[in-house]
Amino acid sequence: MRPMASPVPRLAERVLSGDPRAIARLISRVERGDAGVVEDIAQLFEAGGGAHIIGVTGAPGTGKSTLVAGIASDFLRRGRTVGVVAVDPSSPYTGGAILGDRVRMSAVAAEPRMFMRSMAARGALGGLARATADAVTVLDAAGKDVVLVETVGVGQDEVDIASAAHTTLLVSVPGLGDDIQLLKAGVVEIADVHVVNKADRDGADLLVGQIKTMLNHGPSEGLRDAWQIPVVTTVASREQGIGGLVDTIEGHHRWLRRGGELARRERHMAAARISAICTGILRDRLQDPGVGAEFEAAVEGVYRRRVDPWTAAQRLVEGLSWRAPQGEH
Ligand SMILES: Nc1nc2c(ncn2[C@@H]2O[C@H](COP(=O)(O)OP(=O)(O)OP(=O)(O)O)[C@@H](O)[C@H]2O)c(=O)[nH]1
Ligand SMILES: [Mg+2]
Repeated sequence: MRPMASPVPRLAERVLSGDPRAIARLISRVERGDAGVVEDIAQLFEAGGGAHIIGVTGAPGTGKSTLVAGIASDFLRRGRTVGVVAVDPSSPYTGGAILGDRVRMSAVAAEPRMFMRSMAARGALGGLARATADAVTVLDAAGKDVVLVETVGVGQDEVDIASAAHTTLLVSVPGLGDDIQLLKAGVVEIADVHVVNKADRDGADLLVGQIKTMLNHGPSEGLRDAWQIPVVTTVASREQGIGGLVDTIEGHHRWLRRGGELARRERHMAAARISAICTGILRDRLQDPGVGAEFEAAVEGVYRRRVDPWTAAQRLVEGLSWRAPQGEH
């Protein structure tokens, strides 16, 4: 047998030096939920903390990928290094290009200061939110100045991304019909910047007006030093409004750093991440074959009303021992 030197530290070392192939390999391992990836993340996490993490969310098809491509190019022009993670099975980024009829990013494809990657939900260790956060840790540790995270905003996801980003952009488009729905659903509070994309379409001004009206009734109104949530219009497919949007994003980052807001937000990000991991560990552990029998016994007990569900759940949780997640094997 060949002696097995652990590949883990070496891969992490290469990520730290910014090696794009190492970054790609490690994100693949995160995505697959490979055993040992927890050690990689542990090693990389300490080295991170320098990146400005920007979440981009919104309904399907609103132009998030096109916008992200434009924002990334603009940051590159400003001399920044950029990482992109897209939770976007419909238009995967590969080698810097967005496939399909989507934007071609050949100009930045060969750009070594940029790393783009889309992630699939399947097989991700304990869910996509955790895999995405780990991919961000990889890009942050690799020294990217800016990390953009695209997620399709449906249901809980956009709230998740807001807890994982310093600056959250909420993208909406005129004439979608469900704009106001989206805004009403409590999603609006997560936006640090509203983007009305596809401003080449009818109804953009109307939508901007609606969002502004809604923001004026927001809780931050009248607070001194509060961030005034801007509404920025763009035509991402023609790269219009992107420079102004990036100025706004940088303005938000400056605002975060000026007061105590950055620390407050990073604490919130830490709390959300720990909670997500705890939830994932619990879910994984409950599916262990060993725990399965106990779980079935609890189900039987609750079904027969010999025990109440709270007591049964508490006993199960307290009976679980800590074990690092192992992924799929
Ligand atoms: N008219 C117009 N079309 C745009 C604009 N921005 C993007 N598009 C087009 O809208 C379509 C969807 O763009 P994407 O960037 O893939 O949108 P997305 O939000 O990433 O889509 P999903 O990831 O599938 O939710 C593409 O055909 C784009 O070319 C814009 O400003 N105006
Ligand atoms: Mg997309």
